[in-house]
Amino acid sequence: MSDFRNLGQSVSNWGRWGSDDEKGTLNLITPECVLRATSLVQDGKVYSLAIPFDEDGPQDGRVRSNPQHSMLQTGHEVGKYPGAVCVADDQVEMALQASSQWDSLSHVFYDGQLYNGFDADTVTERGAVHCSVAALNPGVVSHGVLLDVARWAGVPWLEKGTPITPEDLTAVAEHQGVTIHPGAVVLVRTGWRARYLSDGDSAAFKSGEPGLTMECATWFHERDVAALACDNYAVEVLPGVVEGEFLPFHMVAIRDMGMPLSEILDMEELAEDCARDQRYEFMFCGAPLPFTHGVGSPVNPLVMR
Ligand code: UVW
Repeated sequence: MSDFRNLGQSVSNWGRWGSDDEKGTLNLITPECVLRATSLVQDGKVYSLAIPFDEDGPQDGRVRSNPQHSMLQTGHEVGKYPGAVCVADDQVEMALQASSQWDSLSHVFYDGQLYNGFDADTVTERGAVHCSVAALNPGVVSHGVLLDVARWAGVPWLEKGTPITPEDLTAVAEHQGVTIHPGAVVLVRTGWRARYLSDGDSAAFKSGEPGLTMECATWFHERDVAALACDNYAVEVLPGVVEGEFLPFHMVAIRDMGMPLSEILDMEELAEDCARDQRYEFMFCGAPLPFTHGVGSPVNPLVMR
């Protein structure tokens, strides 16, 4: 299939949750999903999937800047507060999608329309009126599943440009013995974070990646997946495998399905533990920061198992 528009139509969720819906596939997360998630917490172990938020992040500054931290007051200012009180305060300047992040449903669009048919002109210099990241609140809390594609392939990481197909996803799920239940948050590990950790080369991290082909959208749609998270920076294979089309999976997943994407996660410790006891399901909590009109948000996703 060469045109993502045809694929997008076949997996479209427009109107499924009403003409004013801005949450997309997060509507699939029911109270039962949350209760199922809690039942998967068995060891009481908690994992953070966020990478460090600092100036050494993966961005090159051409569009997005890495987090720049500075102090507003260090607490050592003499005589600023009465008595013995010392107060330290700080701030961060960063692109909201520079680090571990959520893409909201206004992050990408085509043919003048966002998810659910909202007019793309409502995304302006002032941000998104519809489908902003704040609309995803209270966020993504559900049962999660790790699909460790790199481990299944028997490599520390898949090489840049390696496509992950729907058949691969099925094979990984079968190999791990997991079923994807409706409302799941699916975590796909390509090993791209492990590749970065092997040499700390941010330019290499952002110069292409292993990732999903656009046809994987159908796989997620058929299983009613609520959200997708990856350890690479754009979820999908780059360079793309369809000539002349940039980010076709994004277009279909976000604009047509209404499925939020989370990127630049560190799944290394979680993946080790899942492989150790062969339990790939857990509770996932990934609350975006509710920036009014924001099109993306930093996130510190937590997994409990
Ligand atoms: C783009 O690269 C446009 O977005 P993302 O951060 O979702 O990969």
